[in-house]
Parts: sequence; structure tokens; C-alpha cells
Amino acid sequence: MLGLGKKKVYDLAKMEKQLKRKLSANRFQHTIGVTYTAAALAMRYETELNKTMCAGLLHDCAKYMSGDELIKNCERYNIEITEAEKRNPSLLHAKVGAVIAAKKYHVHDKEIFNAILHHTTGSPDMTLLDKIIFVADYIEPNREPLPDIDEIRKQAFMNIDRALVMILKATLAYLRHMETEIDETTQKTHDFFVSKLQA
Ligand code: DGI
Ligand code: FE
Ligand code: FE
Repeated sequence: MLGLGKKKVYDLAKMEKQLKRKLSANRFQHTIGVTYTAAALAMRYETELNKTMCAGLLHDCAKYMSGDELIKNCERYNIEITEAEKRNPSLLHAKVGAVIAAKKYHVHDKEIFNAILHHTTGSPDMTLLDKIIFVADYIEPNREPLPDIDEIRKQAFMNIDRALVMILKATLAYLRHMETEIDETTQKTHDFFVSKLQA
């Protein structure tokens, strides 16, 4: 095919080594769990396997940073910080992670960028890859047992939008219970996919 449209293949083993040096042992375990769960979902929903695993590996690549470090990185990379993020800087590990994937892991791919960007709050215009990473983040086997997790895990492989709504509902309920501020994107994503399922 004259090398046209040659697919980029990411060196996942190399990224894994780099991540292992950065993340805590637990966070690294979670990362590997997300990567292989995302791989299983890629097989089910036919997204590119290597690309999906790359997004899984890198989704929490900025999670080792403190709130102050996240804010500093936003200044350094000109990332806009919303009022909600100012009050809760840990939300920024998604935005900063998306940029770090490019700057430190040399992954220059819009789809992977968006999957990392959307993995915490979701987004009404999530792509299939975004949904896979969002869902894998919640259902990966190393997660502490969560309410309805068995049903959500099963649903993830049957109807990913349903799994998405179940996860968003559980997350919103948890944040309300903890009396933590809910980011408007999380609420908007929930509302959007609830109406989509009803349509
Ligand atoms: O980074 P992980 O722990 O693997 O997972 P994550 O990126 O989904 O982050 C999980 C945390 O983010 C969890 O404690 C819930 C929280 N979160 C999700 N949506 C919102 C939120 N926190 C706030 N304050 N507001 C949100 O809308
Ligand atoms: Fe995360
Ligand atoms: Fe995660």
C-alpha cells in the first residue's frame, strides 16, 4: 500500500517502564488493570488494540502530582483552569495527563489525548475510545469493591452507554454523599447519556 496511512504502533513496554518509575505501586497496578480491561473492551467494540492500550496505560500518567504541581504544570503548558478545578485541583490530572502524554511519552494522537482528557468527568461528546477508557477505569479488577460493580462489569461488554450511565450515577451519588463539589461536565455527561438511552 506504498506505506500510505501507515499505522503508528506505540512501544507499550517502554511506556510501562517509564510509568513504573513515576507512579506509586498501587497506582501502577491500577494502570495495568485499566490497560488490559481496555484491551478486552477494544476486542469487543473493535477499536484499535495498541492505541486503546496506550490510552489505558497513560490515562493516569499525571496522577503522581500534588495539587500544587498540577497547577504549576497548567501554567507551564498554558492549560486553562476552571473555577471548579481551582477548588479541586485533583481533577486536573486528566488535562495535565493528556499534555504529559505528548510531552513526556511522545504520544501525539488526538484520540488518545481526548481519552485521557475525558477520563475523569466524561464528556457529552465522548468517542468510543473515550468511553472504553472511562469504563475500564471504573471496572478494572484491582478497584476496591464498589456498589453494583458486577452488573456494571457485565453491562460494559453488552451496552457501553448503559455502563457509562451506571458509572456516572454511582459517581454522582458518591460525590453527593461525600459532599464534594460536582463538576458541571460530570453532571452534563450524565444528563446527556441518560437522554440518549431514553431516545
Ligand atoms: O484517577 P482515578 O482514581 O483512577 O479515577 P478518576 O480519574 O475517575 O478520578 C476519580 C475521582 O474523581 C473520584 O474520587 C471521583 C472524582 N470525580 C469524578 N467526577 C468528579 C469528581 N470529583 C469532583 N470533585 N467532581 C466531579 O465532578
Ligand atoms: Fe484518573
Ligand atoms: Fe484511573
